Amino acid sequence: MANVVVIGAQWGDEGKGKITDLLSKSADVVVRYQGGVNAGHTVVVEGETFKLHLIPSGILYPGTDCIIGCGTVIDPQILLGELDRLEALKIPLGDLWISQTAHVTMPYHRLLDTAAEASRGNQKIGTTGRGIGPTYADKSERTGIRIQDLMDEELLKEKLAWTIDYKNAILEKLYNLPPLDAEVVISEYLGYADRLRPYVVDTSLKIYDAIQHRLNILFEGAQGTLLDLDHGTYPYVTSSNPVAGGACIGTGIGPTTIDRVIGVAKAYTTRVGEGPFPTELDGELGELLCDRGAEFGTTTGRQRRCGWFDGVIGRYAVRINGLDCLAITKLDVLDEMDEIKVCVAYEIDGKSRQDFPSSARDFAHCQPVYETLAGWKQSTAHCRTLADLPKAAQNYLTFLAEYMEVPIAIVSVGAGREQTIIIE
Ligand code: 2SA
Ligand code: GDP
Ligand code: MG
Repeated sequence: MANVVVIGAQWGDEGKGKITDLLSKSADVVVRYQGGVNAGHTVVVEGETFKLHLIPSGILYPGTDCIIGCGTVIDPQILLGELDRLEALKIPLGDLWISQTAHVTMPYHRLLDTAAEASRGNQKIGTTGRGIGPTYADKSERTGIRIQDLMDEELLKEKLAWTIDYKNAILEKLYNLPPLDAEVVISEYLGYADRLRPYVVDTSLKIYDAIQHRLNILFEGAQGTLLDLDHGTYPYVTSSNPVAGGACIGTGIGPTTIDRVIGVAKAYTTRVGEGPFPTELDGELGELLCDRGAEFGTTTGRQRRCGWFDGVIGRYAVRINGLDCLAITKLDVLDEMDEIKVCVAYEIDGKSRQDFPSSARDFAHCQPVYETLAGWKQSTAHCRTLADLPKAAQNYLTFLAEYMEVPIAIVSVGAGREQTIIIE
């Protein structure tokens, strides 16, 4: 399997959790490289559903090293809750490792995230409210608290003395919110530090050792390409780099160590939060996709917006991530459709184009140009090989692969591990 990066090729929730879980079977190490508890990855194993926010999906395979890399932001309270739940389910946690240099989400980050969103009116982003943007902002501003700071009581007190004063001034003056008590925050976070200490290491070195020993490493992206801070639909993006390149920055490896990049895309498109969505479906068809796909946020429970597959975005994801192949998930959700549309171009100011516009204005105004394909009107949930699929479903997959000029290596027809078609 070598060293593989798995990324979301759309706006997140493509089913990366399921695909990472599948691939984790052959991995020795699974690494999360960006994002925080905004992510929600669902894995269904023998009817049991696991919702993971920070812990890599590989944790469900005993003996697989699971690493939370330096590019992530960690909310210790939620991470510890996740550990407790896995422990209660008797999942061994001995192989989990947390980067010393990852940043920590503090209570003021969560408060500032929700307060800023509430104040933005029609310019709100639709964040998960988990403090992600403010945590990454402090990282860039060089006022962040890192995991290693948590482990050093004196340093933590020193850093937080200034930071909490500063944040309290913003909370009070800008948002009219009560100040945080520094003593309370410090004692809460020192408590978390005690519990996290056994897992904290230099994860970059650990990954390097794995590379030297030629172990198989799986880099697990969260969110998706269109939510990337640099390459996504800014400002309606998250504050990290979910694209494949983020795997290097967010773990401390060189690009030459990556052998393969797999993109995960749904057979249609969803988006949660604000921002333009050219192929969005209002009305009955959108509701049908939402119902059949159970399209509700894994972290916040928010209803996801649904629409047809957007090939322009697909081609962009292939380019930006250097995709070797695609995993197409949730094909079964389309089973009842009479016909299925795929966006094959955008019309912008009367001109048709297949390349994703880097101008936010153009993207906000584009009109999708569709190709219509026949539906198959029968269940695919039981299919385990390409030949098992109805002819129209095979045609749909062929169309997507040809349009995006990338092979499809995996097709998913249900949430279960076994509901998967591997294409050799
Ligand atoms: P944030 O909280 O600052 O990262 O939000 C910024 C934008 O990024 C979007 N975002 C997501 N989109 C899809 N799935 C995500 N994870 C959860 C899930 C979402 C949920 O798995 O369902 O439960 O609502 C995720 N995380 C961030 C977000 O909607 C904003 O558009
Ligand atoms: P992630 O953020 O990319 O890991 O995706 P999420 O877990 O947030 O959302 C994907 C949802 O679709 C989860 O509830 C999965 O259990 C489910 N899922 C994954 N693959 C399939 C599939 O092929 N068919 C169906 N019906 N559900 C799927
Ligand atoms: Mg998700």
